[in-house]
Amino acid sequence: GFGERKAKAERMFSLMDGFLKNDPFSLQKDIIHHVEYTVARSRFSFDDYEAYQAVSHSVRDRLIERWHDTHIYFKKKKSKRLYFLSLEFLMGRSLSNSVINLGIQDQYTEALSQLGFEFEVLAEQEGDASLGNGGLARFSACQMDSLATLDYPAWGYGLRYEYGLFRQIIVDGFQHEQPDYWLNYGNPWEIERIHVTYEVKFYGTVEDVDRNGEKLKVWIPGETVEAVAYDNPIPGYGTRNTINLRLWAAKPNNQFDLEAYNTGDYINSIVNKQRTETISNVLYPDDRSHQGKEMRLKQQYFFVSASLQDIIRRFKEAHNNFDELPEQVALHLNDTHPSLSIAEIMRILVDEEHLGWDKAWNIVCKIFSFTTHTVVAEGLEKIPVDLLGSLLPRHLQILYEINSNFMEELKKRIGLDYSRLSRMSIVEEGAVKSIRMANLSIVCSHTVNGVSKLHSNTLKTKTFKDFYELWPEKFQYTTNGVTQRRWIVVSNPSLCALLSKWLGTEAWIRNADLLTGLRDHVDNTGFRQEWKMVKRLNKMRLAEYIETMSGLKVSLDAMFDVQVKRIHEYKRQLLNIFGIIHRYDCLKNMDKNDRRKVVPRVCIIGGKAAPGYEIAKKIIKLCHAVAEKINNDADIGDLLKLVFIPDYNVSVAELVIPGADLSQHLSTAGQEASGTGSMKFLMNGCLLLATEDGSTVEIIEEIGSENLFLFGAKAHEVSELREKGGTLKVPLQFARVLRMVRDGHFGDKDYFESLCDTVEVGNDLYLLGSDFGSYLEAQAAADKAFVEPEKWIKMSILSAAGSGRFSSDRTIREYAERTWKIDPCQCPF
Ligand code: NBY
Repeated sequence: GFGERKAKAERMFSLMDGFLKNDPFSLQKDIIHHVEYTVARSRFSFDDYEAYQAVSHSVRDRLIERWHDTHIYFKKKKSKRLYFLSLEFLMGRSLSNSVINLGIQDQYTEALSQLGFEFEVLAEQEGDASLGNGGLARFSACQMDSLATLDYPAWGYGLRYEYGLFRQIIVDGFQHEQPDYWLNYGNPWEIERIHVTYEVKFYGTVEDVDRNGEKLKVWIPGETVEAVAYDNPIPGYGTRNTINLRLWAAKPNNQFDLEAYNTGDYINSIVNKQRTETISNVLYPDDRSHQGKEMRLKQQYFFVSASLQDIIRRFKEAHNNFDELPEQVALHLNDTHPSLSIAEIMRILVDEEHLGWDKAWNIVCKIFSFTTHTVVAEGLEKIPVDLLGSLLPRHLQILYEINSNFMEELKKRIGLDYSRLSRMSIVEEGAVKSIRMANLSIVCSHTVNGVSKLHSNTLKTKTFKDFYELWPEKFQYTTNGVTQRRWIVVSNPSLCALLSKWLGTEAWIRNADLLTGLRDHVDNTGFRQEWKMVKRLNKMRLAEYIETMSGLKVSLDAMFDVQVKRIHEYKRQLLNIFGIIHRYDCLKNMDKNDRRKVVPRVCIIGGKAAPGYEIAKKIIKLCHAVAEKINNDADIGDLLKLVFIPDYNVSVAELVIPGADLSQHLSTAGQEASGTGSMKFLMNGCLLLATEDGSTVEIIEEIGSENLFLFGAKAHEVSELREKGGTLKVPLQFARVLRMVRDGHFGDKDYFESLCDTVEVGNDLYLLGSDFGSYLEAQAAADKAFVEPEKWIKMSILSAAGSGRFSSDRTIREYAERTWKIDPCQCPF
């Protein structure tokens, strides 16, 4: 009975001796306990890595307490929950972030220093969790941090890839990919839930069955894989709330291939089984070439099926019908990658819960929201019907039914406009008949989000024009943001201290709007002096890193000019490299006197190219070839250096961003959906040199165009410029630089030919040539501002002061209030 259970619970709690204590002495006891019993090293002899492991386990214990309490509280409050579905999360490291969010960093630092360890040194031992590609995936991670901090009852769902994004190594200037087997050394931040498992089915056939006069579709699957949950606690800052990121892994199940078993082929049946267990093995790098790959589709469905079973099970624990589903559950599709959820939930409601199509459909249309991170229609995900039909035969039927209902409705609304009907259809007829996942997501979601104001306008007027005209009310934009916890507090402790000192409060860590308060001090020379010191310190850290990595010594007086992001033609790293070649060429042709007036630069470029993206790989090689020439030219010395930082990832970003004076965001206007790197630089007082693209348009609104260096064609001018093709005017300097590369000034003449072709007049899709003149002007303006340090520092302060709107806290609050309709639910301390 109840009394008995309560007595038992009380006894358990008394055994626990209350919650874990956070004074340095208690922390030390716990750390040593984990050294001895978890890591199983002697307390008298353990190295930095083992110390990191033990420390992490002690932090994990503290996370678990809060995470339990949070979930008990959510359940008790019966609040509506958000389920954030994403195939990618770039979490990076967890140790520093966790102790900071738990508010126990000082205690840990002290506890460790008494044991003879430095907290920062141990934190450096941790490898990144790189379960994603780029902006989209890091944005997911920032959103999780904000969801926890703002006390929203949210869950993240994802896949636990055994191999994260490949590690980039550079050999002779060429990118090589190495596997990132990140779990090799254990992962203290996850909790394996061996009892939270679901069967996921694939292949097979669909049969029509007559059950008591009712015609039913029954899917007889051909293969079963088991999904097991790994939970990753996500602590909020300044709150007890600790939410969950649940990642699924495929695991062996006990069922055997009966036929193989009966024929006695035990070994082969094990080998076959192993193949099915590789589903969650590897993250696909973002190069689109995987579209139409069976394993990728299997991953998507594996993820969707396990997540929805888990979500529906939780819902059914508290409800005996589905009427309340839309009041209790919000499902968010992070891009189209999880959009099979739509077919899957229809299948569950109709085939398994026998709800009736219309009733199920009404429910489903009220629970999904969708964010797209893509600009161009060619970038949208498509799944060949043949592939889908063989892997998920019942889902294909459901998708056809959704589409035929939609087409009927559409005909009533717009008449027999066949070209429009075919553009809007979920099914694309053509050489390869396919399912358009974006159309599916739009049809079934109550809200379609763009990731910046400009992006959203492009969606409305171009990419999804037909849909916007049909359902204008569905379309919203929620500008991206980044979490100031990771991007200032964790990665830039000296700036963090400075901000709190001059703002007189630490409240900006939960309310980034308070950063505007910095404007009050911009004329204070003492403040500006401290600001300058902080930047100098971070430049020192970065310079040390560059030296240990490449042996190159760089001058701290030089302007640190950074472009770090995935390598893509539209992001125009090539424009940057051409600018550097031009600068080098000018220096070489300058007399000694003029050289004295030149602002020294350290140009830093970093980023990964998708393994199959040849042009992107050539850009990396060109960067190295140019660096080789410039850095070894004694005549140039400190006036110009070029560094490629290999294996750019979250932890490298934490080091590079605070140390940058200038950062470049060069996408051809209209191509970058939002861009979030720029927001991190902005927060860290780094000046931007950028096109008016993506979120930069809104950054200008916040800090004023006088505080950054803008250049290039505007988004609305791009299509006209492109149409000019071969008649487009291109500056002489551009032609000269291109000629230098073609003539082999940087070696590998033949290898660079095809790269040069992509920017030749008439072929220059991303308009490098036509933007080059204005790019050089913006660079000159940056040089001019840099030689007036006080002016530069003011611009730097005003950049950070205007960055508050780009906190992911603002993003998440907007989503919560307008899209998900969820309320905060704060677990009491
Ligand atoms: O999402 C990026 C956008 O390019 C950037 O402008 C935006 O700020 C950011 C966050 O909204 N998109 C992005 O990172 N996309 C991917 O990483 C990606 C990953 C996988 C696939 C496609 C794109 N895929 O096809 O599997």
